[in-house]
Amino acid sequence: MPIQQVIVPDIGGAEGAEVIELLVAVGDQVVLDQSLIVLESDKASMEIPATVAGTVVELLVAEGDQLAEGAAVAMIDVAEQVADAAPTPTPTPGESEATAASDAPSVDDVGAEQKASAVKEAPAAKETPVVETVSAASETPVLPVEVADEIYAGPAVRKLARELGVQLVRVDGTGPQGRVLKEDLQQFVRKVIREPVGAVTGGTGIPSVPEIDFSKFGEVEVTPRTKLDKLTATNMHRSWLNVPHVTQFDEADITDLEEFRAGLKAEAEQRSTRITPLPFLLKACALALRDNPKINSSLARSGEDLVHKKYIHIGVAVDTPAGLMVPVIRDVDRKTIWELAHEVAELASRARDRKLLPAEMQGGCFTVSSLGNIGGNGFTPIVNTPEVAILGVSKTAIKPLWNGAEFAPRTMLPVALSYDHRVVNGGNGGRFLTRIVSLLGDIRQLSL
Ligand code: CAO
Repeated sequence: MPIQQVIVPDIGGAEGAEVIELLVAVGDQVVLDQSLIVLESDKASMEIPATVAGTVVELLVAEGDQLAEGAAVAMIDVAEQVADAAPTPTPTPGESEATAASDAPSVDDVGAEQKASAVKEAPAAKETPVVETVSAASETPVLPVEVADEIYAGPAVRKLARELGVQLVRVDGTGPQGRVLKEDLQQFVRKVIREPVGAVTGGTGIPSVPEIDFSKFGEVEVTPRTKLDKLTATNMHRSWLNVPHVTQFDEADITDLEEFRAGLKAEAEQRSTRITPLPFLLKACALALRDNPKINSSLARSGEDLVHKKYIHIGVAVDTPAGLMVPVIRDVDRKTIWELAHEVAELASRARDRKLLPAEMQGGCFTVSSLGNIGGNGFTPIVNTPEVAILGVSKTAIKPLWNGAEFAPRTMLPVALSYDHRVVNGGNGGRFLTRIVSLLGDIRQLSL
């Protein structure tokens, strides 16, 4: 009887792939395309299929062998009765996992919207191996290394993942080279099961960012991040992921405000303080918050209620050497411009000296982040959740403005309002920002 040799086909440039699993033994009958062995390179895991149907008479490889394209894998005695049978290949692990994801309910279905990002490639032609990879769309099973995001996992873990219906691509591997361990899989399943479907917060399935060795490209220095930086990162990430943001932009004509402020310099010196545009901004925000109570609210965690605050406490973002801090000024609506100027200066100074008390950074209803002294003509601030809005202030510029008869030079202040679109709609946001711009344009209104 004719005996045919099965060799390793083109495996997409993978050199020295290791045999990590033998899927058949000598004496086994195999059908066309049935997977014989699993190879794993440092880039991908792939199954090598039988190119003929028949009986395995010799296995030419063992677990741990390193194989390259053209290496002999097995000898198959082409048995007529098998060869003549309808070619209904035993599903490869790749195929069965794809079925689990698309047909049968599985653990993965909890985050169904994530499925689209993970595609398990099935063999397109007889001689091509199955490669587990992440790719939105590809006709070739073996992807170039640059676009493939491969998963490292041993056979036992792969088997368990298939049984549980979990796409390994969604599991963060903590083993060497990001290898997915059994514990990682268990942890993933526990997390998915615990997670309430449609919860107000949370969410899984966000693809992780691959770790990169930057020193490969040039000299680097690694320094530990401050606690404050890490805390800020957590807060920003939480807000960015939980809050649907919208940002609206406008410009306030603060020409008259600036003229008035210039006239206050001498008095400021007498009071041993400085007067910048910020206290006027705080006052304008307080009055606009009073007139637009929805912006002065927070969403209850259940998502069922809105908590309306009857006080107006405003946080001010302060850039310090240790990181970003947000001291809160209480009852801004009830304080004078001088009191606000004094308090901003005092809190900012204590923030920079790291002398703020925790209570002084709590209870804010709204935040003002001013980069006016630094520059830029606009930015989109991230809402300091559970607050529902934040005002970003940029640097003033003198611009020609049409006054009905001619263009006149005016001092324009760029402002950007980001808000939580679950609570604040465009109308609320637009009215609030327009009110701030109007108050800053005519500061006489601040005294009303
Ligand atoms: N356009 C032009 N000039 C401005 C301005 C603006 N929008 N805002 C302030 N200035 C001027 C001030 O008037 C002052 O100049 P004069 O003394 O000549 O009047 C100068 O810039 C310095 O102001 P300041 O920064 O010392 O004071 P402030 O009241 O404007 O701001 C504070 C105080 C604490 C908010 C600010 O120092 C700060 O830390 N800003 C950074 C906030 C931040 O990092 N935000 C990003 C958060 S998200 O990463």
